[in-house]
Amino acid sequence: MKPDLFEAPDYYNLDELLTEEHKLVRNAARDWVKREVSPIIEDFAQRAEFPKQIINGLADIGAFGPYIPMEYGGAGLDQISYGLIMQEIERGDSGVRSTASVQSSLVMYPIWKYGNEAQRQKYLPKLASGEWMGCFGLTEPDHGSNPGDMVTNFKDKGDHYLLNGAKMWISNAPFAQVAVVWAKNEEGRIHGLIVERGMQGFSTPETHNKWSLRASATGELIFDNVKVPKENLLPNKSGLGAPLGCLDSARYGIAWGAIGAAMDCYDIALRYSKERMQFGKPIGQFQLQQKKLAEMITEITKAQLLAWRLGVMRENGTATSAQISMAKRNNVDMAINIAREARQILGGMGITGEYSIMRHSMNLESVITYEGTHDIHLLITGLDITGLNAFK
Ligand code: TGC
Ligand code: FAD
Repeated sequence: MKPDLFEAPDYYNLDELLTEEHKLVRNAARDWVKREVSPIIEDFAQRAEFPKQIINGLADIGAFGPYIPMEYGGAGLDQISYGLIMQEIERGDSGVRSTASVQSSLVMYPIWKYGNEAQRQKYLPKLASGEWMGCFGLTEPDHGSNPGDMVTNFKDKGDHYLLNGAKMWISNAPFAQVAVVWAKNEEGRIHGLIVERGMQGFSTPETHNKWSLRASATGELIFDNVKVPKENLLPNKSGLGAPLGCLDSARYGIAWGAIGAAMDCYDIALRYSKERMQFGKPIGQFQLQQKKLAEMITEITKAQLLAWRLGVMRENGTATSAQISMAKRNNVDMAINIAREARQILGGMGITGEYSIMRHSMNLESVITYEGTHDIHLLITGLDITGLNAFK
């Protein structure tokens, strides 16, 4: 793979909207990605393997629980810093950002928000340091966009719960020590349970043959009469709104992360267009290539503004779920289109692992599907503006 020469585009001087702390956090993540992720990631993606050696580094840059209070081992940062960290990690690879998103927003967040103090003390510091890795089980083989119809269930057996069912497409599952699992009780109410590796009847087979997110480990969660201790139930929120509340936090991070992937594709294509000669000129001198590049930087700038404004609203507690859906949908779509156009600017070189564009392009096929598909987020916006529910 070519050396990482990334220079971040900032066409509207958005750095002026950031505090010194934001820039310090962002630059530390950016430097770490250049140093620790870029040199190895293509190789791990080609081999379809998650690079476990980066777990400690992810913890060091605050990627595990950026906004979780420091008393629980989190970085105690604000929402903009969280977004900037996700942006920089996904600039390296969406699969690595997935690992951080799941750990922070889908495992630490529900334990912090819906757990009791004993659960927070037991799990959060170990998850923040990367000593334990976590995963989040909502999707099932027959229930993806419609998780409310899930069939995974648990029964009260007096001194424990008995958990049965299966989850599919679970990021981090093959190596996670801890799984936050969503299941229905005997009354059909959805609750979160903390399931630990080693509990009898719990297995996590890996999903193979992915063309996308190859450097992220994906698997199933199988529960065959798993005895879950009663103290592992998350007590402070139940119903579908509980897992969906975690998704709000993760989707917000993805809205930033996708900008990172897009920035990397744009930066590579811009540099290549000035160096690659055809017909006696750099290809960047042709109007058709300039149109592609000009549209890319315009879309990246719009996405940056959307993410920054959403971050301000997240921080002051006014962002709605529908506003988060709009940003996730827009920014991932923006990134996937830029990856496709950028690959064309590189011609044949664009399909090789010498450059990260094709890897970003394939990764984004997962990002546009998980955490709510492109269509589902459009329907959430449709419901919000019309008051008419396409899901019912
Ligand atoms: P609906 O009746 O609309 O809502 C049920 C209850 O949930 C509340 N709610 C929310 N709460 C918090 N945040 C949100 N975003 C919320 N959206 C809805 C709602 O108020 C209601 O509460 P209550 O108290 O009235 O009961 O639910 P529905 O069954 O009609 O479904 C709505 C729909 C389709 C929007 C929703 O289910 C959905 O978002 N589907 C997409 C599924 C999804 O995103 N799955 C993601 C799985 S995790 C994943 O992909 C991780 S990838 C990890 C990585 O980064 O690698
Ligand atoms: P389906 O729900 O079957 O949808 C298929 C198609 O139908 C889509 O185009 C969808 O938009 C469309 N559709 C569905 N309903 C409607 C409707 N009402 N109107 C119009 N169109 C509709 N899940 C987890 O719980 N944890 C994880 O860690 C996790 N990680 C993942 C990692 C990867 C790599 C992938 C690919 C997925 C992951 N997922 C995870 C699952 C992901 O959230 C689901 O794939 C996603 O929510 C879509 O569900 P589905 O694949 O079952 O598609």
